[in-house]
Amino acid sequence: MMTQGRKAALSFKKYLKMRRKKLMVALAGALVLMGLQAQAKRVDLTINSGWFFHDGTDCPELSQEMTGWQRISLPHSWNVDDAFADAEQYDRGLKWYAYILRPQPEWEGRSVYLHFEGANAVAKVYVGDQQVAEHIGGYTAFRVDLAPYLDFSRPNVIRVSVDNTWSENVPPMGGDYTIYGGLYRSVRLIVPERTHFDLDNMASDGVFVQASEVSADKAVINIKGSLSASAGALLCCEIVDAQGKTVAQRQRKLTPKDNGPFSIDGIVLKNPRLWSPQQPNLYKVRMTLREDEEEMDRVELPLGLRWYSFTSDGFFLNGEKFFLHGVNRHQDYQGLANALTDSQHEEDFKAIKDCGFNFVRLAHYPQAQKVYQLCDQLGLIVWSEVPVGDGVWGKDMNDNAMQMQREQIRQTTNHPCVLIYGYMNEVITQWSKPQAIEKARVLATKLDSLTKAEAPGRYTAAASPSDAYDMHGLASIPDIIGYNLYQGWYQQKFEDLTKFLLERRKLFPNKAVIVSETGAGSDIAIHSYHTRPWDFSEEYQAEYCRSHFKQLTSLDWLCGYAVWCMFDFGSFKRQNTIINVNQKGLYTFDRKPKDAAMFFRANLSKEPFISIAGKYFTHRGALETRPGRAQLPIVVYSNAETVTLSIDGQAVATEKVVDGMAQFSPEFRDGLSRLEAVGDRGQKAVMELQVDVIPRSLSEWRGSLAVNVGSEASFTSHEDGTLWLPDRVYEGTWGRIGGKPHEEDRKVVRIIGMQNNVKGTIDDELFQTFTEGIESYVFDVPDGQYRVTLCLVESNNDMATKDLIYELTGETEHEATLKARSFSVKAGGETVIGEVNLARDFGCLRAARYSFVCTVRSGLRIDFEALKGETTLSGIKIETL
Ligand code: GCB
Repeated sequence: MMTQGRKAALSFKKYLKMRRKKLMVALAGALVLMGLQAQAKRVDLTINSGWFFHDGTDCPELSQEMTGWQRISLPHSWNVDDAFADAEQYDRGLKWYAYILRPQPEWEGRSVYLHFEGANAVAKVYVGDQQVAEHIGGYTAFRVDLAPYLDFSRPNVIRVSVDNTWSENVPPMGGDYTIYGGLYRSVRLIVPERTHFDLDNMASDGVFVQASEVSADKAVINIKGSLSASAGALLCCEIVDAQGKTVAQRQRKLTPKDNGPFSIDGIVLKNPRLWSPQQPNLYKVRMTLREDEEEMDRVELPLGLRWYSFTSDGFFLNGEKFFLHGVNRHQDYQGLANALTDSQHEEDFKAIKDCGFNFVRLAHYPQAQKVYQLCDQLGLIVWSEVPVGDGVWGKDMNDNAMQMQREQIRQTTNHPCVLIYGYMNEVITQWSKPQAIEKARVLATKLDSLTKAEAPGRYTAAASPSDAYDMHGLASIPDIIGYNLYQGWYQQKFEDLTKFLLERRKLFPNKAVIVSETGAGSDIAIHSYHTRPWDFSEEYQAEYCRSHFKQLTSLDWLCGYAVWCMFDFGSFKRQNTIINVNQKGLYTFDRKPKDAAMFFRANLSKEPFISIAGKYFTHRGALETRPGRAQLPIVVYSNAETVTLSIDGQAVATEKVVDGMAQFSPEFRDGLSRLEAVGDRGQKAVMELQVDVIPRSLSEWRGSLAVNVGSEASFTSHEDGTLWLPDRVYEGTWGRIGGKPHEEDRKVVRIIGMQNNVKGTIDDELFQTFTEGIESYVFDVPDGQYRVTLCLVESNNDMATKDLIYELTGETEHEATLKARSFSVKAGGETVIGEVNLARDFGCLRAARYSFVCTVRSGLRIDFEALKGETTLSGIKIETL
């Protein structure tokens, strides 16, 4: 805003000129809004405001009272909350959107398109009561010309039904991600002049740019498309460089036979500035149609000049070997479902670039247009795919999948970032039946030839769960075979990764290979110094990434890899430590970077970088290593050569950075310390760390101590921030006597705790790990009064909970109740709870807490005595009173 003082300093003439200019800008803005464009003739408005939503299947009238309707803005999804609730199902059904369109008189005789960037999954568009379009598939755009159905003399109600019900004909058939329903991307209103470029080609740009013969010396550019224009109109093509300078130009006067398809071939650019992740140089292709000197329509397309090949010896870009360091990205976000704004997409892709990645697999479906624009601009090579996975089902599924691929290609082919079109993720497994395999093979063959015909020059790919596609003859179909590999998570040990890949190499010596997925889950509330698969500690995930990264980057014939996944994402029914969320993100669902992200950044980014590991683990506990002091491992991620660590201003040590990590084992005193890590390129990170030093002897101890029983990891409570320390066997000080931490077999890995949602708590992590058969928990604390809290859960979900409630007459007890575990609890030899029957009293998989006060003489000892089945304990907390 301009101040009065400054205004006064301007000459009156200048002031008037400025006012006039401002007025013109305001007027032009108003004209655009009214659909009367002053310059660009095509109306192209994003109309995300002013929508109505009805949360039901039957569509009520849109009346003045708005009964049954709510005002909303796009992007919108109705699964923001329920897809993350403790529920059997999230809302998959048909809902309604409505918009009141007020046609402008000057639109008469022109097309009036609504352009939907994404409606998940099947949408039908109505003008009044008449259905005018249907679109199948939630991840590609569609466009509908409403003009023939509009009444130009009054407002028209446009209704859109959107349905995300599962259908055997609409991919995806399944998969590890939530199918959020909604009009979850932008809607645009497009009203072209009568003279215009094609708007009826599958919601594409209508004009397609292809660069053939690209080299450092020259590039040959060919353009094709379709247009509507009368004879005499002028078709112009300009190629403009990043500075806005026109570097090539062609124009042609149209004849009657030019109304329809056109092509402009052989535009030569000498010494082009090439596109690459390091230097994402872009040109712009500006296509215009003019009549009598007046511009009637304009389309601007990105142009990135590069040449590349995926081979059995790796990936080559612009004549040089180039290793793809990548991530996968799902498009949802905590609290928004899949309804992200363009600026949220932008934040995501900047984060990907900042980590140093040069490659993104858009899993498992085409994403917003903005995403492809960002990848062009930031220099991220893209693998984009259609959502075919988990089998081939209904008879129309193949046609729908083919149409999705056609639409994806036409809508994204102008983006230089896209080098790979994928068409299948884990469509079969190692255990699929012959019929399923045959169906997948037929569809893969069709999709592969369709992709090659639609996108010549691009490469085709499909992602296999481990070696399933090799076993069943699918691996040979696409140009690139992608393997989804989880050695150290779903599959054996980290080191088996190289073994697996070398076997593939032997089997398919001529195949281009990408590791399309590799990843491990984590939870920023869980930390461990004794990591193991599936403990969900940030430390295990980081170790996994370190090992896989080292192995993958040492295979020089590999084209690259894509980490699974950049961000945690919604996956309904997944029951890990965060319910309904897949936790293999390098960032949390609300975009907090985890240690694993820091690992990649330290190894890949060229910008000076440093970060102290365990950003969110700012309260730690440790047993005393010498009086009043405890030693704790500290890891610093950095791309420095060496890092110096100081605590409270005192330098502790300088360590070499190996694999992006410097490791320290300093001693801490009890209380708050300030850590400072400084790298030799000036990088600096600080952290305030609260350390609880737990004395070897508790004989004079006062305070509170909480133990995450059955786990070797620390857990920080979401409810109240309590630090739950790792469990230990009693050898003096404190610990458990008897029992074994619960473990489960997951195919080839044995995991700690159970993978089940625990109802009635947000601290699932605490309850999911437990020790069964426990006899006692002992703390060698001084005499006095203590409050003890026990955290318990019935982990056996086999019993029907509602049958376990006592019949109210009290005369009979259901048979299942008789089988449920029960035990008593004693403190200092005195009974505190005569009978704990978790199934009966709380229900299965439901958090239960008991809290009581006891007077301690000669140590605090809680005994658990089985009455039926085994005793169990998930957490114990003591507080001195
Ligand atoms: C896969 C799938 C992906 C899953 C991932 C996982 O192989 O392709 O959709 O989310 O594994 O986390 O299990």
